[in-house]
Amino acid sequence: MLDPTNLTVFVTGATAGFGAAVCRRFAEAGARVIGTGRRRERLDALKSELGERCHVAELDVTDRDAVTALVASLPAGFAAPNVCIANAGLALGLEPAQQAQMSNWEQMIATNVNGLLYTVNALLPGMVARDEGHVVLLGSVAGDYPYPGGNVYGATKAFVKQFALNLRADLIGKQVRVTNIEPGLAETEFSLVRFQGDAAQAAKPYEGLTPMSAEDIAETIFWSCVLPRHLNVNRLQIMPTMQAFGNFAVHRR
Ligand code: NDP
Ligand code: 8X3
Repeated sequence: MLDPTNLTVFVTGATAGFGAAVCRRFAEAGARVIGTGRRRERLDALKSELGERCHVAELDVTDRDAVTALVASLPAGFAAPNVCIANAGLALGLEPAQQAQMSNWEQMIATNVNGLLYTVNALLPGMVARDEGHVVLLGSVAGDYPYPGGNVYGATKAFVKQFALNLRADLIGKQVRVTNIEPGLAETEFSLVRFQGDAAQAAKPYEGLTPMSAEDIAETIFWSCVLPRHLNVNRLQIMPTMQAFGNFAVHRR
């Protein structure tokens, strides 16, 4: 297994959910972590909690120039990340496509697709030049399995899945790994964001089951990153035991 103290981990969406848990998991193992996100007070709290092995920076991943500038100006000790965790993302709404708001679709594409691409584009050249790195993308089971109301969210995650696989194709011969993590139901702020702060509606997907936690996913990501360098987890799909598949929907007259 790799020594995590040799890892410098750049994380988008570190102010909540998987991103915050992943920062904690790597930091507790002795890695250096760069936690980014839009909410300053949460970044400050993360920095106070994790101490000198943690650097935090405000970042909106939909701002391409900001992503480029941040990666180019990382402080000494954090300037050469060898793990990139492109995690920032969101679902907005669960309406059928014909009732969905275009602004929600645009924001999901701006964040889950463009923001992820800006992040990888800013960090990948350094990893290739140093011939050492690992790009971890947050896909979803929604990128594989359609569900009612998943329309554009699922499509963004299908993009992430294919982008991860195509990155692997481009990186043949380089010591740069790519992993698409594809979780099912995990209880974070994801649902609260999807339902725009409606706590009662947000709680419903997790009622009566044991969902995954942010820590479960952080552990999975950590494991994939400390595997020996000759191993690459291409895709890792993970669900709660209490979640599975259903029949195809059939409309009968
Ligand atoms: P949370 O809502 O708990 O966290 C999302 C994070 O993304 C926050 O830190 C938020 O930070 C950040 N974020 C959102 N928009 C932006 C932006 N424009 N710029 C920078 N950061 C942004 O959700 P999760 O932790 O659950 O989700 C993380 C990833 O995992 C997402 O890509 C999601 O699609 C995916 N996923 C989640 C699943 C789940 O069931 N929870 C299952 C499968 C995949 P801030 O608002 O401070 O910027
Ligand atoms: C999040 C999982 O099933 O809510 O990506 O779309 S799901």
